[in-house]
Amino acid sequence: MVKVALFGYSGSGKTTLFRYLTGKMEELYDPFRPNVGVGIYKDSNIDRIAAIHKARKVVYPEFEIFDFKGFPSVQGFPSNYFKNFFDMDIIVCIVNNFDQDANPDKDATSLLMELILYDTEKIQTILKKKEEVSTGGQQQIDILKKGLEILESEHLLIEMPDVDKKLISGVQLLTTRHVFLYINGDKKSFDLTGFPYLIQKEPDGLSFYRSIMDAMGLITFYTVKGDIVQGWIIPCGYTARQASGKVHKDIEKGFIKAAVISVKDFFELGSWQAAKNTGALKFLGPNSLLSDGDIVEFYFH
Ligand SMILES: Nc1nc2c(ncn2[C@@H]2O[C@H](COP(=O)(O)OP(=O)(O)OP(=O)(O)O)[C@@H](O)[C@H]2O)c(=O)[nH]1
Ligand SMILES: [Mg+2]
Repeated sequence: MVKVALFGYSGSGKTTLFRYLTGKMEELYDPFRPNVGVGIYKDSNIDRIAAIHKARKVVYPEFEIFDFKGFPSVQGFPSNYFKNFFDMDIIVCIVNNFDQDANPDKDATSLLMELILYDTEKIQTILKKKEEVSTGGQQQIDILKKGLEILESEHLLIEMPDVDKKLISGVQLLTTRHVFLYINGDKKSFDLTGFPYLIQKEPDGLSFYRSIMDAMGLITFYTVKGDIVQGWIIPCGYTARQASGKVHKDIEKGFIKAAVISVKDFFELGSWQAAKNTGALKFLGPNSLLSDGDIVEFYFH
């Protein structure tokens, strides 16, 4: 499951959003022990497929959401605050834009700077004691130096090439993962449009997941098994065989082929049988790629 951290100053609305996404109502008092809940991505395609199939059960894709108690903006975050962030796939910075005295530009910039400065100090410390870089040697040092330049221009390490990120994956850094800004409300106008990963609060909560998936290059495919319709999230670029492994390891092992149709075509045709009869089903071998929104039936030994 994709792990999502809610990060932000005290009172920015993290717990409110957490409750909305997960339905868990607990209040959180310890900044060093996040509250974890399951966020359900209620993809409406799944309901439509289920309605057509008269399916009794639907299973939506899930995200793991972590609510972290914040610190006041005047105080900032102590560096050990971030020790729980290294397990996370994404950090969503929640920015207060609902209060009368909200300052979204300032808060957003400060939050990003907290993360950037953490990584900057970490890399500077490592470079100072070069011998601590246990594997990779000179190559790793060169990559860390390149990383430092990126941070010094106030950018995030996610911009580094994937090969470089991989080579320094042993170093616990924050901005090597996706960082989002979530602008909570529309009280003040702001100028953050240059930042690529911006989520504007929307009433349905779906855009929250959609933005995350788009930025991370994740796609959805659907399966219909008996009377269960289920949605699955995979990285874009997964082969049919890799995708089948999400459903069951045995399917991946004994993979023969996959029959697929896009949801769009499926909705137009109105049934799986019609898709079969009209030749609209496509058959994929193990190494063909799935597309976003494919409905898939796997054949296996
Ligand atoms: N009007 C309005 N109020 C909000 C919104 N989000 C949160 N609040 C209020 O702001 C206050 C603080 O919200 P929380 O969700 O507890 O803030 P938090 O980020 O979890 O704060 P800490 O846990 O202290 O870090 C509460 O009184 C919420 O009701 C919002 O979108 N609009
Ligand atoms: Mg809270």
